[in-house]
Amino acid sequence: MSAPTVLLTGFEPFGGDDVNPSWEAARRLDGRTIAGARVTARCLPCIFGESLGALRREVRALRPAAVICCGVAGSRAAITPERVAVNLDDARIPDNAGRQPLDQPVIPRGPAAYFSTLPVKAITAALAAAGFPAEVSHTAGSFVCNHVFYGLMHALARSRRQPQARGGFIHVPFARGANGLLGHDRLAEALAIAVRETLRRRSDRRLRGGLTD
Ligand code: PCA
Repeated sequence: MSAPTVLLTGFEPFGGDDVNPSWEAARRLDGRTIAGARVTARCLPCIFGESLGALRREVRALRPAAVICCGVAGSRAAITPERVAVNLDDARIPDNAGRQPLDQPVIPRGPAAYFSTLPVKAITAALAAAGFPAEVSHTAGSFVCNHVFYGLMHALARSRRQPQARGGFIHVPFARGANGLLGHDRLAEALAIAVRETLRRRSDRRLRGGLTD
């Protein structure tokens, strides 16, 4: 049997930026074998609808054991595995095709939300143990990242494959200089840890966390 595949995606730059660290990190892992699985990296367009179409095509073609989508969260200083995807497109800025949906569902009549099926607490703990700033996040926002995350979870939940592929989303911060704490090479190491934890664990670790407000 051939090695399982992990599909790892990043996004193209958006909002006037000229790089997106999520793709810079993901592409460094393309073709790498981690915990017995082969990583395939793909770059998604930062466009409502098209991003999800491209992702669905890759999932159908590759039949991955796990899908980890990544994007940049410009206001965050930590790597944040996302716990919840919501059925909402509400764009503060236009996407790369000039689309700016306002209070629309990602999937009409879809459920309000999906949980990540990645071991988000285990990934966060492993990242922290390796010296990365990391936190579980409870919102992926309402722009293209949440759109892709929700659409991914909807597609995986409806897939008839047994066992189902696991999936989720990780936001990364902007790199702080080529040799800084989170340059693109370091970010790639962090994503490799996320892939490894996902493959090692069928379920999440029971670690105290959550938010009080
Ligand atoms: N970040 C945006 C979309 C693409 C990306 O990398 C977001 O957080 O929605």
